[in-house]
Amino acid sequence: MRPVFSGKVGAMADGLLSALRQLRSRLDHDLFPLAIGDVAADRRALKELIGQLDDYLLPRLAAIDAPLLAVVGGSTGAGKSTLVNSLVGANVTKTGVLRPTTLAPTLVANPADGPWFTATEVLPGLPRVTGRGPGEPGTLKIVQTPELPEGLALLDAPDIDSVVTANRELAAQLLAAADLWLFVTTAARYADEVPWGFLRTARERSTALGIILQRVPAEALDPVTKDLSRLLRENDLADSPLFVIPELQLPQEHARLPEPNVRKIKDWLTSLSADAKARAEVVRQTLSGALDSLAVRVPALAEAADRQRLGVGELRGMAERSYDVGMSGFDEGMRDGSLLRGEVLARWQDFIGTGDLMRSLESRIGWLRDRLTAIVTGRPAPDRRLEVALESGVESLIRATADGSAERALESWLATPSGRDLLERAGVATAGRLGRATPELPARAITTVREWQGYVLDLVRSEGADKRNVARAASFGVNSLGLLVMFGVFASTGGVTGVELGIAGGTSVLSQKLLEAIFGDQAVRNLTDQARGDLRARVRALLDIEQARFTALLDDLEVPDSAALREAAQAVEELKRELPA
Ligand SMILES: Nc1nc2c(ncn2[C@@H]2O[C@H](COP(=O)(O)OP(=O)(O)OP(=O)(O)O)[C@@H](O)[C@H]2O)c(=O)[nH]1
Ligand SMILES: [Mg+2]
Repeated sequence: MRPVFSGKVGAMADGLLSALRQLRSRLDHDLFPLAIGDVAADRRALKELIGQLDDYLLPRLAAIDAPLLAVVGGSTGAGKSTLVNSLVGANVTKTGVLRPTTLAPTLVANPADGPWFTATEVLPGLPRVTGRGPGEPGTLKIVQTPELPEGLALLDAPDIDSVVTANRELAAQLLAAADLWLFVTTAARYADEVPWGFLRTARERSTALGIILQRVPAEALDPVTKDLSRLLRENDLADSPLFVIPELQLPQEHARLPEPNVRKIKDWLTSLSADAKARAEVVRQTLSGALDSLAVRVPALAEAADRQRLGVGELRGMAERSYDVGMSGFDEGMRDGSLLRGEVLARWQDFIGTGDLMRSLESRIGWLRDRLTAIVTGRPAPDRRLEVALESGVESLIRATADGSAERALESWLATPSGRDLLERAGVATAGRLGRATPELPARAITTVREWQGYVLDLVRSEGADKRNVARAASFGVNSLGLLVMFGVFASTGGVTGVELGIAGGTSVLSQKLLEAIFGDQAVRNLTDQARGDLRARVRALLDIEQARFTALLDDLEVPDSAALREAAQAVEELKRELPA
């Protein structure tokens, strides 16, 4: 077979080919994982683009002098298979009265061109079958016959407007793989909308096109031909050759059209395939049309990718804000004194006794200090129950914070289409669980509080080791001092005391005064700040684990790199001039 282009031209397109491969590699993942905007349309556009790269642009550029592929497309029953058999002069593909008849495409080629099509560069997704009988759906049947001239292969496709979805999609895929479309329609169907949708796509992509109007009753030949010509003009397709075949009485079911009726089409095809220049013209037209279309289609996908990126960021922000709000709530719960009520307060009063001390609060600090020191000296360690009450108060604050944050995050996601879709795909069971803290949280909260208590005791120990404090600290005991610091954490911030906050019994003021009596007020402020900061950090770390259940769903998504997509399209655009003019 004579090459369409010289070997030199083939080599020149190498840069373009590798730019296209680069673009193709950018499209390999699920680029549109979130339900944002018309994501179904975005996914379809992506699939079409991938299809055209794989099925046409890449193989065609890799072997620019391969034979022409003409795909015969149109509505079911239009006579596509009949036309292919008639052009070949042999029954190579099945025709029939059942609609639709053709389910698996059949490709007919001259044996000299056969290897090009039996290899899987063209339409790599379709396994090849040969031999008699119709091909199985999902395969590409290849028939080699010397009846067809070298340089051109005919592909009999399923119907474009099939009731069978797989048929429809396959027809579109096959048309995107073609150098040339042979569009078959009939007097009854030529004005249908679906074929015109395809024809407009062909025009937009400058795909080489021939139109065959079949089964036109004698009396309608003139008006129908005129009307179709008008439609072609209106759709900017007047340049495409139009072949008209009148309605013929076929002698039997699988009969072919008489040779004189298809001679013009045959001659036209032969002229395209026999003449290297004409063939090159067809390839160049369709190839550059497809390449030009990338300049619009890829940026549109890049925009859709940007919408995805924004959407992922928004969902992430919602989850993070939900847990930030939770953390603020925890801060508020630490300082509003609510932890020092009920059981904690009762145990505290058991421990310290209130009457005398409360009355003493009004008195001079110096006096108070002596008095307090006297009171606390030799006092037994606080009841373990006080510690337990405080622990469980902090634990339940942590649990409530984690539950509330989870509920907020889940609700905010469910309120957006993309969040709802993501949760649905993650499984309803998961979504239900996401609305509460993790099952491990209560145990983690207990550990966290214990570790924090350990930290506070260490703080108190090192402060107590200071020689100015050592005697008083020792007399009071590390555990009691630790409890006082914890009380300080839960009841005083920025100079607002428990009394001012109306905390029952002035609990915190008392703890504060006791501590100050032992360590001095500056040291007490430092101790309290450190203890509070440490608890916050530990709780934040717990919430981070909780929050990660949401953000992990986003981390699993591959957010497309739209800049890389645009660059890849730009590179193709710049290298397009490598194509021979
Ligand atoms: N009388 C007459 N019958 C025709 C003509 N062309 C096709 N037929 C018949 O119409 C029926 C459908 O033709 P096919 O060639 O199978 O149609 P198709 O476009 O391949 O249909 P699908 O494979 O279903 O998409 C067959 O029974 C053919 O014999 C024609 O010009 N005249
Ligand atoms: Mg058919």
